Amino acid sequence: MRIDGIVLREVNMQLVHPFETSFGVTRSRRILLVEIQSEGLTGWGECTAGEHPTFSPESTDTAWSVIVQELGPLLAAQSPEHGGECQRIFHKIRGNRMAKAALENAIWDLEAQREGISLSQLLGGVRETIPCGVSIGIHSSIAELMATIERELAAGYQRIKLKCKPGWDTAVFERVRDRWPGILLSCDANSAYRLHDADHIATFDAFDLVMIEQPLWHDDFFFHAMLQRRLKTPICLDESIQNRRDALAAIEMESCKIINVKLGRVGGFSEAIAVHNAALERGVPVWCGGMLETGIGRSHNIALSTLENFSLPGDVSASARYWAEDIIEPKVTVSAQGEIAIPDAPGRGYEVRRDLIEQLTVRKETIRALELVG
Ligand code: OSB
Ligand code: MG
Repeated sequence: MRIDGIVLREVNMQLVHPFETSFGVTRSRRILLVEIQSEGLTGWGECTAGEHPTFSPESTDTAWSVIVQELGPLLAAQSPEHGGECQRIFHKIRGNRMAKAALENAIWDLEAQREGISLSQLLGGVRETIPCGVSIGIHSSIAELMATIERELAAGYQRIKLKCKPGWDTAVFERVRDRWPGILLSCDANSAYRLHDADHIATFDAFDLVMIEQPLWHDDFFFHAMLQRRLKTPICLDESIQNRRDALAAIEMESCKIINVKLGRVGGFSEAIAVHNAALERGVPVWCGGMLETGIGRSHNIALSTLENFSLPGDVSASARYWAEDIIEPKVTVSAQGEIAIPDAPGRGYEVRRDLIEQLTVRKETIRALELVG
């Protein structure tokens, strides 16, 4: 594909509800969108980097500069035919996986459109619907949290994940389990605990959680393996898994029994498929994580979730949980059974609302292929 242009935009969007994790509160998002124009088609990518380098070392601003200065020029000079070629093209640039994913995923989108098939089909997806869960942030009181959970269960979601941290864990799990003994319940610490908390974390076993996500350091395998030996509850790794080798190491060391796959965190569809396949071959289930995406990133997550081994409900939920107005049409909706139906139109299967995107754009840079190559 000839790359005719790459347009970067930063859109600012207010979340419907603030989202609090162990590393802070997010009220509004500064999101980098990538539009790649090629031979009359337009592919879209979304960078899942946060406003601050807290979840990962990348941020909206680091990704912007790496794409403008490094990745964009490399991509335009190569004219890839397949999304699967991007890893080779970006190979000499270390890290910056969320920046790479924004571009690579847009190329996969273009490729699906060119082939006239859905992104799910191009990826090798096997599901017509995907099971959905929700990630619920830390609330200012348990009563408010209970009201949120009640609303999400009524909406049909199949699994409730509670963000937790020291001081917002067992007392919360106890109240939730008392009220809803049978639901699929999990927690996500985003690295809020240390090994000296191991005895305390072992008490989580009493709440029959489906998993405990990333309790320890963001870059650790070894101590998670030590902790897993003391727990009945499966550990799920998120932050620690940046590529297929990490997945192999974590599985081999028994650092986790479940893996959360995020497109941005692993650098795009190619590596996400590689992580998925490595886990599938070893009998380890995966699920698709979320990063408070707009409909564009969400549509990529939906397509990824159709692969065979995405057998647990993901954090892929309805547009309306995040945005008063999403930038795609139709917006993502979840059925009363807690499922999203996979669109079968070519590419992502959702239209992009260009007018709305223009209104929300606070920064824009258009890079023409000629300037890039020359
Ligand atoms: O750890 O899964 C996480 C959001 C920002 C950073 C990290 C995480 C999350 C979520 C949000 O849990 C999931 C969603 O998009 O609904
Ligand atoms: Mg997580």
